Amino acid sequence: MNDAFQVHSDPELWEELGMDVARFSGMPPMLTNAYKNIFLSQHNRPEKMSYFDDMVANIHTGRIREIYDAKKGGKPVIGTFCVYVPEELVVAAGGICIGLCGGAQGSIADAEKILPRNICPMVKSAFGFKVGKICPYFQVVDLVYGETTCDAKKKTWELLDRYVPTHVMEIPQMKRERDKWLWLDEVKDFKAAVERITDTVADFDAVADGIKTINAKRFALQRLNALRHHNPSPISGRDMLLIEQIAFYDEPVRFAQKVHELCDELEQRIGNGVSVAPTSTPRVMVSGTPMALPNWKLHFIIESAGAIVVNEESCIGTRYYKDLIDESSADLEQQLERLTERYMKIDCSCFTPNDDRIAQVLKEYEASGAEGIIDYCLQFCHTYNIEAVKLREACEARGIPFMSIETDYAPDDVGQLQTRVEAFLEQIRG
Ligand code: BJ8
Repeated sequence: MNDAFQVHSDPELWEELGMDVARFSGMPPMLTNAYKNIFLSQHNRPEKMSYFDDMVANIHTGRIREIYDAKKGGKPVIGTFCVYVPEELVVAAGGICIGLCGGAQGSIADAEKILPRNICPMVKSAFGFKVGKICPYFQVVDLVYGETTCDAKKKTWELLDRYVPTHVMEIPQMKRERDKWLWLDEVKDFKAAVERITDTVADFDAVADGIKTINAKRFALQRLNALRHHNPSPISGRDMLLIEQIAFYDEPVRFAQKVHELCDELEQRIGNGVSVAPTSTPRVMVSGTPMALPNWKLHFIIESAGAIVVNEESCIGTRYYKDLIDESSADLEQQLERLTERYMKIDCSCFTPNDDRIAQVLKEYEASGAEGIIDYCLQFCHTYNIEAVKLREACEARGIPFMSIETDYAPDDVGQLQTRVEAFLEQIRG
């Protein structure tokens, strides 16, 4: 355990960003303790995880300072909540794109003063961060780009706009030919909105660069995910989840380079037979709703129960990086079409029908060498919850051990989840 680890504080910076400094000051010590307990207590972690530990230590200071300085230097910051919003175009227009989803219980009470209680905790957590002024990333953004994926999100954007300029991208709910053209128009609107903010026109070369940069980030994550599938696993599931979360706020070029450095180390580990868990360890794949920072609840429960998580079929997981954009376009129109086609491959349960996702889950199950699937659904996420019915049927038809859980960020159900996960692992072992 690295006792020296500490999540840093910078009250001056927070003051400048208009945060509730008195309240936020309690956050770094809390995060320090959680991080030590969940991550630094693990044995035999890869050395190159130190970069990602530093990213957590600097989550409220160094990285924010970096973004804030870039913003003062003329790089606007765009916040997003969904992997359907094309970050390639933000990069192309000279902006910074960060994912804003909320994964913390601490901001939910702030949201519930305004929003109904019976909606998804991710939406409430994110909204509460802004209302309570307790997230430096929310404070630093110039513009938020929401989308119409689910009801909770699209109606919350109307209220969020009172606190921060919020644009909304219409994401169709079906994937027919006509939906593609609507989507392409939305992509063009998004490009124009970002260009207005950055005061730049993203031409063919700039879009090519944006695509290349984000493709490279996604490719690095693909490489890492393929390596972690090795049995015995060279890296834990919770470390992998952490990296997938950091992908949404780190600088993309540096991030890709650091992921490749970690991959090089994992290749050596595999070659030398070094792992974080023996081959007999039950291997679990997690599917379902995203786990935004600092939501480590389920991975910690699964791995504390003696299993290892070997894949995340999730937007903070493979849905974010499984598809790349074809880089061989001849002109800007073709670039935007190909970009749209890539985004249409994301199989969020907000779509109907969405059978591609069932096929994708099964494909990832095979590729990861998992021995069972735990489908994770955030409370009140109706689309993922209902889609779990089809997923269960598909798994049962193939004899794949399957368990679905519905939970939120509160610690109340941890004991109950531990019992269920332990029983599920017994089923796998049996
Ligand atoms: S592409 S999964 S990031 S919408 S907020 S839908 S959990 S009720 S996050 Fe999502 Fe885009 Fe789809 Fe991915 Fe459910 Fe909650 Fe809605 Fe959610």
